[in-house]
Amino acid sequence: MSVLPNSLLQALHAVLGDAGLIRDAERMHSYLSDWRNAYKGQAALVLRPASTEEVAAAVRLCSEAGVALVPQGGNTGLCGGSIPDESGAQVVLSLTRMTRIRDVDVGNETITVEAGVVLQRLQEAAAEVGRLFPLSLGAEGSCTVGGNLATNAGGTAVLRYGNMRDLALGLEVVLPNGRIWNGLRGLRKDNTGYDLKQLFIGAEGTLGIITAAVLKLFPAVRSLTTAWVALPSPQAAVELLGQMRSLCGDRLTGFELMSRQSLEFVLRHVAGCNDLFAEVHSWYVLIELSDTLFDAPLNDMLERGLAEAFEQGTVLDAVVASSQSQVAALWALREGISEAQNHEGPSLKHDISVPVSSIAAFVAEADKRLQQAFPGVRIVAYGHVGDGNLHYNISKPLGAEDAGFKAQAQAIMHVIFDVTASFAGSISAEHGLGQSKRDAARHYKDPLELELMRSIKQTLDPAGLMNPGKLL
Ligand code: FAD
Ligand code: 2HG
Ligand code: ZN
Repeated sequence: MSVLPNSLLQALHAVLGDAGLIRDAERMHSYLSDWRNAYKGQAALVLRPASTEEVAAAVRLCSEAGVALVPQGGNTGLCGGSIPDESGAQVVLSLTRMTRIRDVDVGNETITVEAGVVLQRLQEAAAEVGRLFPLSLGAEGSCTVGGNLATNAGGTAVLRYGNMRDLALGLEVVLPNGRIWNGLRGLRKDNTGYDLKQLFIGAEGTLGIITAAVLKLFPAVRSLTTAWVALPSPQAAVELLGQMRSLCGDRLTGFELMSRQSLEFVLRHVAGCNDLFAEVHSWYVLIELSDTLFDAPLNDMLERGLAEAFEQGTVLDAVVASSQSQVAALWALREGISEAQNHEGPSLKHDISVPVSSIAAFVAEADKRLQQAFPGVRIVAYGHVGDGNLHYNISKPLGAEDAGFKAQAQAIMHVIFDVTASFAGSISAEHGLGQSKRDAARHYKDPLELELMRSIKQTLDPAGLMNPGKLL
């Protein structure tokens, strides 16, 4: 039984039709928990509008009835932002039927897409016109452009191309009162006041519903080289990053760090993954160079950089992929970590950032403080070292009970965030605050910034009906 008034249900049905409304508990199920089953909620209804006008009408009806909405894309978020609360009174608004590519303007190097377009489809559409859409992340087969924008997604190519904030030129947004803001401008320069689109990017659905976006395209990549490198320490990784950057400039498009613990999880749980070196090493990086030229001498550059680093002791061993399938095998070692960690019991996920120059000191201090306070926890540290962004994830000690470990989650998180704060870092560099880090943000974020954020929320969503309980 829905808790919504019949009049609202009828009005929503009149606008969205059978295809736009899910009321059946079994069909609603997949919209009510995340892929890890870490967050579970209830909803009165799931709405699936197929156009901006339908989104606007649905939002207006819910707003008039005082019903809270939870925007949802591919539901791959990692901090519970797309999951409703347990009251059963909220309505999930899924954008997954809005999958049109509205326009490709090759002359302007832009593509205009609807919010429900899956990231991989967007990458393919760019490739079809000989261009690159560079956002790349493990969930790209299911996450949507709307979710990417709402979380300001990062991924493995931020080093070269920036995150979603850098890739968006214009947005279309349905505001909490149901009005449509058409900000679908494809301009690279526009100095006519506040850059309003940036308010909605990274807002995690708390200020309105993104329905479409104009995104930047880049020249297609025609040469690529990828290497898997063993290193003695995170400090060596930071040094190698600096060396490779000075040598290769913007050709350095990927630089991902992984601890031995992360690799061991992948080797244990992900089919087809193998260790590439006979010896066990403490740390690894995956390096990728790319170029728009055919036959660019990337291998020479890479080998030169690695040889210099080998002399200096920053690199211990390396293997360079010599075929497309080897490139995929190297990325599988990196991208497999999220899945592999799921097999080791509940995982505590952190996506902190610190200045790149502080990465090594951060890891040393956080490792020390955690092992003192929670002996035996398994630290699964990896991530986008070139962005200063580490997934400093934690798995329970071997043999420990799930419940006991989960009970320590907040205390563990606070140790990690205290160390992050001591390096002037951020408690979330990628995944957002959602439910999991909302309360921590109140503690770690500047009070004036929080005050300004609340006043923006109050202005745009005075009734607090857009994704309540998330972010703020
Ligand atoms: P959802 O999970 O559905 O929603 C995420 C948030 O956005 C929620 O708060 C939701 O309310 C809001 N939202 C969704 N759509 C809209 C909309 N149209 N308008 C307004 N608000 C909306 N993230 C990274 O940044 N980098 C990574 O490298 C990365 N790797 C990942 C790897 C794996 C294996 C997985 C499972 C996740 C990974 N993620 C990563 C996290 C996640 O994929 C991204 O946050 C992604 O951008 C979320 O997109 P989504 O469509 O699934 O959004
Ligand atoms: C990644 O970089 C993602 O692989 C996911 O951001 C991180 O699962 C995670 O904790
Ligand atoms: Zn990441």
